[in-house]
Amino acid sequence: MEDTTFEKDIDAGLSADFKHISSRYFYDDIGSGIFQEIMKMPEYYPTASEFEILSLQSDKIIEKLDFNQPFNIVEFGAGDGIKTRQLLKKLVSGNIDFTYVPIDISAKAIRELKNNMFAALPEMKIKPLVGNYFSMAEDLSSNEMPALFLFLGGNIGNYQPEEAGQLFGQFGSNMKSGDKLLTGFDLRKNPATIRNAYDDKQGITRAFNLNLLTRINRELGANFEIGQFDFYSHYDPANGEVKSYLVSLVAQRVYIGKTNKYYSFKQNELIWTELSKKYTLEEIEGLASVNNFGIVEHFMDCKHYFTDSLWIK
Ligand code: AVI
Repeated sequence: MEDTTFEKDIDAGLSADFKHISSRYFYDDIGSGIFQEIMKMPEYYPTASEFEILSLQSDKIIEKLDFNQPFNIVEFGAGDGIKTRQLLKKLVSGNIDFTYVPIDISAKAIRELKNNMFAALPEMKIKPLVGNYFSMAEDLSSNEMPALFLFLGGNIGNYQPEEAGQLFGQFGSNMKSGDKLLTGFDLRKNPATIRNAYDDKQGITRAFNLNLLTRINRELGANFEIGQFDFYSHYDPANGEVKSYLVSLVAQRVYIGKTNKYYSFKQNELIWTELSKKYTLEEIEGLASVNNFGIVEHFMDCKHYFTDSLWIK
């Protein structure tokens, strides 16, 4: 059966009083490629910050795991795995007995990850899984081995606060007492640093956002004129939220073939495309405690821009 989730979400989002498109739709093949470019931009500090943490502090992270038997490392949304590899490398070279279990919805991403990991760490035990995070994690929770869950990259920032809470609740319900969770959070910092990371001069983030319209044109048979939309992003240091938008430059109507409907845009009307929330350590600790986790340690980069926080169930 054809999956019509994308079509339904776009129809609902563009029919709402306050138009919105979920940032999960950024990541088609083209969008994923643009995101790779974003991660290489000098303004986009989160990738380098987390790379630094995992390169310099993996020994400390491993020490804090404190598992005295073989364990699983279950990673949600591993991406290219370059950052995770810093941690895995340390475990392999320390002759620590573990199995790496990356989970991703994309079979292609998992295949590439498996090949890359095999090339870099041929001796590592790896058991990749393709599918929905939680149905996979549920299968694993019956496994007696202790587990470290990884949710890196600061992806949690793209969830609405109530969704982030639910997500940790779901993680928790798939974990045994003593299991651990390492999550990446982008931290509050000088607002100008954050603003520049999400509104780069080269226009890469702009292209990332506009690609949503190109994707709708291609996949849903729409006739968005990309030049009639602009990109705007705003960081509010009072609540730590970066919000990104597309802006309709003129009053216009757009037709979407799949839904067989016209959607009207007023001049300067917004389509909200992304939340990227920046956290304080207090907010992180609050999230852990309401979801019945204890904090083991916050592993931060030297500038304190980012933390990989280790929680225990
Ligand atoms: C994937 N995610 C953590 C990125 C972020 O920083 O929120 C997505 C992104 N959006 C614009 N630039 C990067």
